[in-house]
Amino acid sequence: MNPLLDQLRAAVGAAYVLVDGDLSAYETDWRQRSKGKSLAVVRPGTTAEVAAVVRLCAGAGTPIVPQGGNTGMVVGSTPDDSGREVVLSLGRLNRVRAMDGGNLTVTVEAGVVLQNLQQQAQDAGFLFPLSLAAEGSCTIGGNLATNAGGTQVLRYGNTRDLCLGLEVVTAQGEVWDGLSGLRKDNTGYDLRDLFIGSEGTLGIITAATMKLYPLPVATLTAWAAVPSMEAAVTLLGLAQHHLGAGLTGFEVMGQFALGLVAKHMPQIRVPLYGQTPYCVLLENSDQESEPHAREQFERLLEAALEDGCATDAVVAENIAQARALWQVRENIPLAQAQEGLNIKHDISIPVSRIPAFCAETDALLQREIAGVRLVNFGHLGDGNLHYNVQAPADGDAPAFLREQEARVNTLVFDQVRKFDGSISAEHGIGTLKVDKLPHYKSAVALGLMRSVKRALDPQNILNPGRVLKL
Ligand code: FAD
Ligand code: 2HG
Ligand code: ZN
Repeated sequence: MNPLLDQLRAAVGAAYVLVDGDLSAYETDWRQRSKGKSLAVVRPGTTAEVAAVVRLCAGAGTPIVPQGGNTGMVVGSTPDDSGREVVLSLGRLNRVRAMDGGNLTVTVEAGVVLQNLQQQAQDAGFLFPLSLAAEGSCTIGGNLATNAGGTQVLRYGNTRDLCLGLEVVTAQGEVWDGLSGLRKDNTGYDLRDLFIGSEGTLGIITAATMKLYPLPVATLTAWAAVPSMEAAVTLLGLAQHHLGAGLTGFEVMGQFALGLVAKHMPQIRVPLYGQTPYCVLLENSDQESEPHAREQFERLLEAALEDGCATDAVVAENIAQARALWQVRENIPLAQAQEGLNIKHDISIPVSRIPAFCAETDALLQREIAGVRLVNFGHLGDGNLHYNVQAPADGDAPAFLREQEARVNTLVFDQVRKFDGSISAEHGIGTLKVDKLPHYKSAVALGLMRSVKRALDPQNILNPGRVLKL
């Protein structure tokens, strides 16, 4: 018996050190890309317990895999198959510690589920704008660790932009209390921003102070059929011109992606399906009134129809219709999962160059990969596409991934580089892209990242092998 297990039981309580039974919820990732085996799943209930767990694991030289809701897309939150790694689940740190309406801030623990935070903010009369389809199970700690994006980024920014302060347990098991609610603080290096987006490799985030916003007076949603990606970009420009800061969502969806929703979720109606190669979902959040928002939207859509960048459009009449439109968009990842194993890309490209990128890369993949099926959708307003690849229909998907994934990634990422983009805008590197990163990030940047990792985690026990190989 490993003596560490008894020490962990003494630190957090025997009921919260899981070693037996079905641990697949902690050991298998959301996309079913990896089934690992942990030494134990440890579920501390306080920051002090997290610190104790880290000190014990550091003492034993045992690697730690931090985990929130385990909805990550790049196999960063599940253990490898060595049976040596401890999964440190933050789920029991789920308290909202304080809300300061005057300062427009809320301080929450890392394991708070995003949807619960949104709801608590709304109940208090505020908006917490981070929004993504995994919000029913992802946690604020995981959102911070991945610097998650989602569907409101073009107005409110990524999770990084919503965070003012952090509490972090270091690799040595010390607690850094950086829970500041300040919007300005220039007292040295920005430690907060170092931990955000570090995917659990530099420290364990245990709590955060996040920004709140006033609730919009009216939020309206529209759906438009657009004849090409170029037209979608033109529509984006028109929407920015007509709605200004009111434009809170602009999502593009290719017909094949929408077809997967129609196929696997027949209860969901896909509007304007099949009319044009792409559809666009737009959201207008207004601080004046619903009639004002509707009038703005109508003027925008009239201009778009006149221009020809939209060929048809509908505006939701009520909240239920708006929810139904969002449901189509949010169900694409699930529909893709139901279609089978797939290759995902969360790339970003300067918005102006996206039409040319798609035209060239679509043709390249169709030429190079027999039977390839492109699932293209995403946050066009942020220049961020989920340029995904589904295995050929009726083919052997696991074999396709084994034989073609590296090649598909190289083809897509080389195109991303050619168009001055990033190989990951949202999901991060995890283990899935760790071997690719050195080809697309400069040696200087990687050297600096390694220096930071070695300085903060000299034993290399925090999520080793994810993001960077040392
Ligand atoms: P996990 O999956 O548990 O962990 C993710 C990473 O963070 C891992 O590396 C883990 O080790 C680390 N980590 C977790 N908690 C902590 C902590 N407290 N301290 C330190 N490290 C930690 N992402 C987007 O950006 N935009 C989207 O629109 C989006 N939509 C999604 C839709 C679906 C249906 C799904 C399944 C995923 C989606 N994601 C999206 C991906 C995912 O990144 C987010 O769901 C979320 O940010 C992950 O949070 P989590 O709590 O599940 O983290
Ligand atoms: C989204 O935008 C997520 O829905 C997931 O980032 C994207 O499934 C994907 O590829
Ligand atoms: Zn996304």
